[in-house]
This record gives sequence, structure tokens and C-alpha cells, in this order.
Amino acid sequence: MNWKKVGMTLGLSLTLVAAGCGGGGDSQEEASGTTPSSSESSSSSSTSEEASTTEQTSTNVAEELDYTITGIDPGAGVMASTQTAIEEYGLEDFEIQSSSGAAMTKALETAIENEEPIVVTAWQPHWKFTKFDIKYLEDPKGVFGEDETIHTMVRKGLEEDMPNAYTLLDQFNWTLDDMGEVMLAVEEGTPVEEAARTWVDENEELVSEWKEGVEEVDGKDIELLYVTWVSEVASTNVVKTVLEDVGFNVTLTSLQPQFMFSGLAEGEGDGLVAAWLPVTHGQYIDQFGDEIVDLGGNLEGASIGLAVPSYMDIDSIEDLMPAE
Ligand code: PBE
Repeated sequence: MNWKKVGMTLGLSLTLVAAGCGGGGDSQEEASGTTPSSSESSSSSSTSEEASTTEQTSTNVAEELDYTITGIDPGAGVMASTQTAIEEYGLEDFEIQSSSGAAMTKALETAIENEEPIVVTAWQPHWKFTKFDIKYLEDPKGVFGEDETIHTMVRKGLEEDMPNAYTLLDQFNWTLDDMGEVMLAVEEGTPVEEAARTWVDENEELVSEWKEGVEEVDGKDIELLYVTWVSEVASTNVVKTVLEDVGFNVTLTSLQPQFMFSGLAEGEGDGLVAAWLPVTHGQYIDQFGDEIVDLGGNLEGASIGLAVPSYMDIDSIEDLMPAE
């Protein structure tokens, strides 16, 4: 399989993240100012006016959004769920624009700077919820599921071939806040290896639990598969750092989501810490789960959904529906 090529393409999108972050930090203030219509709210008898406003808003929202949902890479679970949402909520007039995580956050940033409407495929943990004033749209039909757990998975035979790596991967476990710290450092410009190193050094106690019963090895090769979503860049690099600390020689291979799972099933790589369940990557587990060993959750409380800037006057995916 052509790992290199895929890796390079994704490497480029990482560069774009870095470029996109550099200048954006201090130009946000303006966007959070007052809304232009706030002086109108003094009029009291506005029931009928409100009703028609709601209807109009719906029409306008779909139109103003150009019937477009700004997505990320096509193989992402949140993209598949968005396609399901389009069907379930009768949003057939909408199109999902696929791009990359970096391009999505850039589009979000630009829209917010201009206070324009935008709806994006979103997930947490992700720094966009800290950096931007955005909200998930309610999902009354439950298309995007409830809280997700991120799982660690390894290839068949790893337990026998590399028991120490297996034990360490099995014991890897952290929280939303932990992952958030690494992600934020990277978003603020720290090279990811350095951010991972710092986090590992500052969290010795937790990390020592992952290493319990793990014996040092002498330069054994191990390959972890991942996708360059900012959350997975953070987790995979932290695990790499700890594996290196016990003597492994770690290669990270970035792939498109489907190849991350098929690659592990075929034994092309040794493990991954990036499987979101039950909904996000459910389709991949249906497809490849029998050929993969699931070591269980490494992080609880993740989530996916559609998100909009808080200044947008809608709260639910249902509100995207164009009025008749
Ligand atoms: N994500 C980040 C991935 C899983 C991790 C939400 C973009 C996805 O949708 O597949």
C-alpha cells in the first residue's frame, strides 16, 4: 500500500494548520461584539412578529448557508453521520463539502471574523470549542449518538510478539483535559513531539500506571497508525513518547481513516489509539472488527455533531430545514 503518499498529503494539511494558526490569535475580539439589532428588543407586543421571524430565519439560514455544510476528510465518521443526518432531517437540499480538519477550522475562523453563517462538522475534544464561540446544534433524532469512547486497538498477534508494547497500549488511559492540554499546545505553535514530551514529563504519576508491568526493551520496532485529526495527533504522539521511553523504536504512519482500520486488520501496522465508538467509527468496526483486537477505551466523553457560531439564531439541526 502506498503509505508514503497518503502520509505526505496529510503532512501538508498539518502544515496548513500551523500556518492558519499563526495570525489568527488576536483578531477575534471584534466578532464577539454586540449584535446590530439589540436596540429593537424594547418593543413588547411581538408575538406574531416573532413567529414570522422564526419562519423567515429558517428559510434564510438554509439560503445563507448556500445549502452547504462545511465538512472534513471524506472517510471521517462525522462525515458519514452528517450524511445520515441529511437524510433523517430531510435536508436533501444540503451538500456536505469535504476538505480537511485544517481547512474546516480555517473556514470557521474566516466566517466568524466576518460574522457570517456557517455550519461545520465538529467534534470534541478539539480546541475550536475553546478558541471560538461556537455551539453544537441539538440532535433530537440522535444521529450523532451520545458520548463516545476512544478505543485502543492492536493487530492480532501483538500480545505474543510484543507483550510489553501490548501491556502499555492496554494501560494507556487519559482524560479530555489531558488531551486538551496537548492539543492546545500544538495549536499555539509548539511542535507536537515537544508538546507530547512536556505533557509526559508533567504527568509522571499517570504515565507510570501505563508502564506498570512493562519491561524495557532494546530498540524493538513498532508502528502506530493514525489520522491527522488534531485529537489523534496529540494522543498518538503521547503514546509514541512513552513507548520510546521504554526502549521502542516507534514509527507513526498517518493514513486516511479506512486505511487505518484496514491496515491494522491486515497487520500492516501494530496498533492505533484513535477508534471512536460506538457511532463514529462503527462502520469500520463492522467491516474490520473481526480482524482487530479491541483493547477498550483510552478516553471517555468525546462527541461529534454539527456546530455553528453562537451568534447564529438556530439551536437544532431541525432549524436548518428550509421553510416551505
Ligand atoms: N473525528 C476526530 C474523527 C474521529 C476523531 C471526529 C474527526 C471522525 O469523525 O472519524
